[in-house]
Amino acid sequence: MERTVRMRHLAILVLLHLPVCWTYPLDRTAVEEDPNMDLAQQYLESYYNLGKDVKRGFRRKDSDPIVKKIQEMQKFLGLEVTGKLDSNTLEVMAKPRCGVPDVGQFTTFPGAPKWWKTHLTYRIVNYTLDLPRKVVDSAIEKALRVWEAVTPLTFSRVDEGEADIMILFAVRGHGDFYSFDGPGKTLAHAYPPGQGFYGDAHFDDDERWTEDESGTNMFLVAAHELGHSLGLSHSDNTEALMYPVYNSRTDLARFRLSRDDVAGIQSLYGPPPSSPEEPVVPTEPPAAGPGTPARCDPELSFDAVGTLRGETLFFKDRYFWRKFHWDLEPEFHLISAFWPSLPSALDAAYEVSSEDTTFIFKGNQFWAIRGLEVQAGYPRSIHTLGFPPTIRKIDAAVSDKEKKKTYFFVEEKYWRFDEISQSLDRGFPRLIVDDFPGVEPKVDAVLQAFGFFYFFSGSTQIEFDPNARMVTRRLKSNSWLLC
Ligand code: TQI
Ligand code: CA
Ligand code: ZN
Ligand code: ZN
Repeated sequence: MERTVRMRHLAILVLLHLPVCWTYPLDRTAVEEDPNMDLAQQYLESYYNLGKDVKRGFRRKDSDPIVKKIQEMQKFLGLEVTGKLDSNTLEVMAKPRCGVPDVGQFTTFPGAPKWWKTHLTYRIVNYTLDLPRKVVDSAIEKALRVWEAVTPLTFSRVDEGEADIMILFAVRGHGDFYSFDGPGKTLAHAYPPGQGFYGDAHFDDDERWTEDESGTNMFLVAAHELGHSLGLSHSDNTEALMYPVYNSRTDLARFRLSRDDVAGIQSLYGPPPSSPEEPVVPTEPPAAGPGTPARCDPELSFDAVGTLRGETLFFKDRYFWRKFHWDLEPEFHLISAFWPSLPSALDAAYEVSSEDTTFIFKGNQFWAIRGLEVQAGYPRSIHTLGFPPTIRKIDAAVSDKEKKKTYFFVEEKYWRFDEISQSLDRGFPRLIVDDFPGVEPKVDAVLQAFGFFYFFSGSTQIEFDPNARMVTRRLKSNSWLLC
């Protein structure tokens, strides 16, 4: 015990004496060949993390990394920021100096919390509508691989239950103490390692998440947030992924962690077992007001209810609620904010999940949407589905995923559509009361969930068991909206 304490003191003493200052800074032979530029480049490489691979060539002056570095150095040393190798700057560069870089460093959170195991699980709880799920999945995977490559950590994905790192998209208030703030500003946040919500990463779905640099890049922000999830706080090294400025000029194709990020994460977890030596550097919802539907109004009814990529959408007038998790408060949006070409006051909505398509009906027209995209070739006439000309609108629709049949409700009748043959089944329309006893026409909306059909009619909702062919419960329509 005594011994280890003394050993540790020793280690601290050695560390304290490590920075070797006031050595002669540069190799003078290089200075003789190309006095100014080589001196500057060598100096900036040594003390300002100028990439060794940066070659001088044809570059726009304002984006030349050397010019930027010269500016950074001038600022740090209190010189006039000219970006040029003027005499004052050259004079400072030629002076003896401390061998420790002038640039900042990684930090960990207070108390340096870390995971005390090397295998971690993660779960993507929900998705943004900005990107196909596959793109989000691979952005997260790639972001985790960035950290996996330089540590002993490994990650595996789970689809249910509690994972070490729960990843979700949310807007505004979402159940923690850090509400998101609409488009811009805060993009995401993540908690340092620990139990419960610790380690989790939340992404602001009011940002426009993209695969490229045109919006907020999913991969880049995920890699940064997962750095927080693993225990890194911010670095003041401008090259670092953990530097708290969104770097839109980052060349994503050649993304590398900086040495500083690697040093930071390895200070917590060490290097990967295979490379013990040299670290590998692969390297705003609508404001409430008159005319805005109120979520918990006991009289609330819906125009249409449908699903989209695992979320449930409740449409009302120009608005919709978006529910993506059973115990999270639904989001409220303008329909036009998601799908500018869709009308308001819809009639019906249903999803064919095998086609990743949600169909939206109003009057004698319907639209097909995939995420945020309205598909080309729409709207189409409902008569192209086979409805007789006397039918002017659909009241409600629901698609049975297993049976691949879609039910269309019109007044007191219903039709059944075969998703495989893409045609209305023979023998229809039939009377709703005959096949759905207890369901009174006319219905506003229908939703299939948990094996039941939920028929919405005004402010009441009927739960119908299609196998037992009977009504099982009567509920308020807005019971889905946590009222
Ligand atoms: N979100 C902040 C972030 O993750 C949240 C935050 C602020 C934070 N201070 C913190 C988290 C201190 C941990 C410790 O940094 S953010 C970037 C950046 C953000 C910023 O939306 O500002 C990225 C999210 F700055 F690097 F661009 C992701 Cl990549
Ligand atoms: Ca935001
Ligand atoms: Zn949060
Ligand atoms: Zn951050």
